[in-house]
Amino acid sequence: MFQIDQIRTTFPLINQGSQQSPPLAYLDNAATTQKPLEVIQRIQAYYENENANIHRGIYDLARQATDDYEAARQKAKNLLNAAKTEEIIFTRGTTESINLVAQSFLDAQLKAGDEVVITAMEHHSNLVPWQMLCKKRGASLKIIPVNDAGEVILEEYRQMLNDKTRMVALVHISNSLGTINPIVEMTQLAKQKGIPVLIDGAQSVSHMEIDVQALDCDFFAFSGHKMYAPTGIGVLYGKAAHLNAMEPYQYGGEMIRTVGYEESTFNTLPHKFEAGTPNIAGAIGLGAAIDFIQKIGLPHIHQHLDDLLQYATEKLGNIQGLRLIGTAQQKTSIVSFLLDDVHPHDMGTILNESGVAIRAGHHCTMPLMRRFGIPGTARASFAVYNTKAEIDQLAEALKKVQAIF
Ligand code: 7TS
Repeated sequence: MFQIDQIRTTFPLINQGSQQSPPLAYLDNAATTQKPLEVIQRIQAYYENENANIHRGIYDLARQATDDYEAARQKAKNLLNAAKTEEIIFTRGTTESINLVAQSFLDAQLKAGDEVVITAMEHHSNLVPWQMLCKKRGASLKIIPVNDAGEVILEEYRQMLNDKTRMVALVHISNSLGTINPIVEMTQLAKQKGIPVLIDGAQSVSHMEIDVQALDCDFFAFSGHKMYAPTGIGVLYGKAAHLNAMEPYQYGGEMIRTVGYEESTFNTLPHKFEAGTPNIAGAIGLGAAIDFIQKIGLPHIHQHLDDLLQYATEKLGNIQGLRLIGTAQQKTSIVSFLLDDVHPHDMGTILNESGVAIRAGHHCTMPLMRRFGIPGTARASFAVYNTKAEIDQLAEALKKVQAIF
């Protein structure tokens, strides 16, 4: 059962914030979520009782730490329904996962005249790595346009795919608009032509069930910190056949098999892509966050976020002069908006005085903002602990903004 009061009490920051005056309405979850006690206490327990370096110790403590770390990998495998545990690579987050694919996978294949396809709503981290690679290799970056509602225009995408396309990289849920892209259909279209697909799941992995095998994507990237886990940990899922064929991303300890002064050979998956001492506590915290999400159940979480989105859309839609940016049919948990001609940053500052924490700006999607002819938006984004009362608080605070301007 989904019990919001109970969920809220397991987040210390949310719990404390609700006792402040005015109470904290934390609505910047697309940037990062708060952490539940399960995650915080798991990390503390690791450092108090289990801390050791992994994969090299022969004593009990090191074995324990290694087991904990590898158990987290297993949890990530289950979360994505990957076929093999070694297809889960721990990274610093979505950004590093995408850079890894750009540099270790695509760089080796991309030639002058080739094409890489992305949507117009990519976060900079799923745009700049491909842009830089295309520049380096004389390839071109093709942008799938979006309509005024913030939906990709599928017909344009279809026509864009050709025998020069070497990669398709798609955001699953837009962090600026909340649009849920039709990644099943989009992935199929690319796969029919044998084109590899990467999905940026930074905003989706905590909202809906992902099955990378059913989806048949080649790569899937996400960050821990947007799904109730700590910062500095994330995942790259990649099909084993690709990962095995790819060059390592970084070189050093752990990722080697043998080293000589002239030659070195590399470790098997997943270690080949995890050079150096990894973020052990972060991975273990991520494992605890996955347990937390699965205990509540992704369908329940999705339903709750959809309810909040619907409520917020109605509530904010009733405010005269408020313009929603991003009105896709398929949308979740994010509302971006402008109010009269108030600058989003001014809005954010005044909302802060009412205890409301939202994001204002371009949300690392500058080209998308340009597409809409705006400098940025104010953005409220929801997580499992948010309530309709917090949306009321946002709406009240917006009326104050209007009164001031
Ligand atoms: N992709 C999407 C869709 C994102 O929303 C973000 C972060 C990233 C990639 C990058 O993730 P990172 O963990 O590697 O930084 N989005 C946001 C945001 O909307 N506000 O702050 C960060």
